Amino acid sequence: MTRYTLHGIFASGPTYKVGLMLHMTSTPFDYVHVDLRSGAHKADAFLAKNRYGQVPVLDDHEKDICLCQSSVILDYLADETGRFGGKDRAERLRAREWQLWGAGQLTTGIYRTRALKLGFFQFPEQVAEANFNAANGALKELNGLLDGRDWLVGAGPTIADLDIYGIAAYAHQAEVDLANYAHLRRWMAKVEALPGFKNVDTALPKESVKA
Ligand SMILES: N[C@@H](CCC(=O)N[C@@H](CS)C(=O)NCC(=O)O)C(=O)O
Repeated sequence: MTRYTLHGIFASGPTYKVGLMLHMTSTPFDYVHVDLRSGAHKADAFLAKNRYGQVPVLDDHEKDICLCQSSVILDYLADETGRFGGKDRAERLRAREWQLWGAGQLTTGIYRTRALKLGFFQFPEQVAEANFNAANGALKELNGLLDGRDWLVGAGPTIADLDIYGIAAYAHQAEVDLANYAHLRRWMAKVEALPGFKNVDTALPKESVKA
């Protein structure tokens, strides 16, 4: 039996982050497509896995643990795979700091603007503008913070890079122009050059798949 099952949907940014981590750590996983349109994520069987009724969910059948929240799943997989966890506790805490910044500052503007552009959601004009400004502002801040740095934490890639990349990668679909954000583009290219990297279109299957 495959140790891990990832439950998600290919269009989901948080599911992408987990798929990226699994691919980049060469971890085999079964994949269960959760059909958000039919409300599969609000069915009792799914709510038993994730009380918030959201994807992604990762089942670890070996340790009999079921996790939700993409950043927590990355943190868990760093321990289980021994990869991307930073060299010591200080680096892990710095990585957690970035993950919380991503969840708090970066995610909402990018995901909502992307959802608007792709026609998933509708927003009144002022809200759409506020979402776009939030996305652009956070990306600008990230660009500044990457000045002179190869990676977000320490001397090598960590879950901070995979997590934040997994959000920033949707800037394109959100139609945020990164032309002026050279440090951000350089760092994204470094993540994309890592072994096992898959982009937002190729990391997740469109339907359920056994490893
Ligand atoms: N903080 C969560 C966010 C998860 C999330 O927003 N999932 C979306 C899909 S991208 C979802 O399941 N939406 C359905 C809903 O909220 O009802 C994470 O990082 O895992």
